[in-house]
Amino acid sequence: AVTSQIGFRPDDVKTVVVRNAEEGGSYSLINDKTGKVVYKGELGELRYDEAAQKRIRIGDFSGYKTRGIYHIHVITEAAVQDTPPFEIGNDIYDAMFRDTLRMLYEQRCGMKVKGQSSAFSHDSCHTGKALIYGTSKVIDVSGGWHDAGDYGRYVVSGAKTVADLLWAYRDYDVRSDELGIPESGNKIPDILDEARYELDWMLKMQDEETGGVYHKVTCKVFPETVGPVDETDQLIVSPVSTAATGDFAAVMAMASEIYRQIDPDFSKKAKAAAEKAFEYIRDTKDTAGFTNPEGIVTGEYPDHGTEDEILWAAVELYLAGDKDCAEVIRRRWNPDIMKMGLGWAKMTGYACGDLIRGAGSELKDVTETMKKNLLKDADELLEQTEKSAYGCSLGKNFSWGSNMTAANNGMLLELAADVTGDEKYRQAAHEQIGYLLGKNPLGYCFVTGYGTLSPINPHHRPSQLAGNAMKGMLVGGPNKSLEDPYAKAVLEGQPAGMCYVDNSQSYSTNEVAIYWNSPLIYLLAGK
Ligand code: G3I
Ligand code: 9MR
Ligand code: ZN
Repeated sequence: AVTSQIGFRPDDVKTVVVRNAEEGGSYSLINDKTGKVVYKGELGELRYDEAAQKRIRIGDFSGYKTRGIYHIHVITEAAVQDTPPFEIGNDIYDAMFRDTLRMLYEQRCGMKVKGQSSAFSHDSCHTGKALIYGTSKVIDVSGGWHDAGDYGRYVVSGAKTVADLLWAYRDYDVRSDELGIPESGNKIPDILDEARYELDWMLKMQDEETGGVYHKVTCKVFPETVGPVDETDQLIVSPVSTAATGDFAAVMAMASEIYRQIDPDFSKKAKAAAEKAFEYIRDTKDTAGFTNPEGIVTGEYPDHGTEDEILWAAVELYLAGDKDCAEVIRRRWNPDIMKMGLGWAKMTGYACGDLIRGAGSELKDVTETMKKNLLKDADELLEQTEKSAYGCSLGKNFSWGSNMTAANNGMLLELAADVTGDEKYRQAAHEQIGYLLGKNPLGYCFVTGYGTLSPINPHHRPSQLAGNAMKGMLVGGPNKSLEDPYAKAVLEGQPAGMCYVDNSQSYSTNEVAIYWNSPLIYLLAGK
């Protein structure tokens, strides 16, 4: 039997999913400390879960609201099952919110980092000048966050992460200045300090002359399993891409608004950088996406079509006061083909979400179709969530980083709830948190260091070297395409939703990434 391993707030919908219960039966909610049964319920109808290809029953104990630590005990004809313990309380997500945000701090590059334990502390890394690919020119691009289990720094994935933090700051009351990062106590909310660390790096990734933005900085190939300071090969800046330039323009424009009062100088600088980047792509026909140049074998973030990045940039600049961007918005928005996405490849959700909520009447015709498309996609996610026994919105879409997609879907559902005021979307969004934190066919709480069964061997070089997982990281999750040798060897023939393995060699299911944490940070911020 599985349920969220973190738990529920008192008024949340609370469910448990039980396998091997063909005949049905009842279950008990047990106080973990006293061993007393505090609630008894009957399991619901027999259902089939497509993702795991299993028959299950659901127990709904939403009516029980008393704070405490509990587990669920079920006796069925086939087995005696106990869920891991979980809490009912108001602050159940606080620690995880802090640690998932602090993960970004621990991924910082180019400065001394004091980790959660000494194994995750490191001296300043990747500080050498980087060579611009195909030239003999070197530039300083130090700073920013290590992307994931590797130490590459990529503009598109960084921009998605920053966007999620800025949304969390703006949409929810995220004002803590005591999360335990070096800037804590400086009177600026830590979430903005953390975003700023990446934004300052991104500014260095812009080509001063053209305004175009380099796609990434990495070494030639992925490093061996070494610590950040020990990756000492020549750093190489890959060519400018439309995707990176569009994403850059969008988040810099957002930042110029959000930091306007907090840091007026930075705000102005960000706005100017955004405008310059936007000029570079405003009328470009180069929307095919990035491919790795000859000899570079690090993350590609290829994208297929960058109209959405340009649209997003136009929207954020429009909202930051550049009214002439309206024309570009009309030109790049295509309601017939654009689906909502929240990165790293499809940024349409950010563009539409922000324009729908922020535009005046001038663009009413555009925001009407954006709203229509948003609700169409949200309804599809809602339907998939309701169809899934585990409340998972993914349907058949278990690709690399599916846990990010589940969290992104949660964000889109929250957005739909905001736009319509309809609580059914919010409930479906909430289900995505439950799915990620344990109510899934694998029974994993996919955040390291949390829950009873959580990943202990992520593909994350510092964790691999430490011999234990850094706390507070969301792993990639099930990926039916089996895209690494280890996954191929052990997951062949598994149903899509089960294609996950907690082994550090399985980078296609068990890596971690800044932009997988960030949509979860957003969802937790809202709770
Ligand atoms: O888009 C297709 C979809 O149409 C199809 O149905 C599905 C089938 O599974 O595959 C989808 O494509 C996948 C694509 O991601 C988009 O989800 C590809 O199979 C998959 O290979 C690709 O994986 C990307 C991976 O890099 C390899 O390029 C991940 O999204 C991306 O998150 C990951 O990013 C890496 C960086 O390159 C390097 N740093 C670590 C980071 C995380 O693993
Ligand atoms: O560590 C790399 C990880 O960040 C990438 O997501 C992944 C896929 O591109 O590649 C990892 O590096 C592996 C490389 O692709 C193949 N040789 C083994 C490397 C580490 O396991
Ligand atoms: Zn580094």
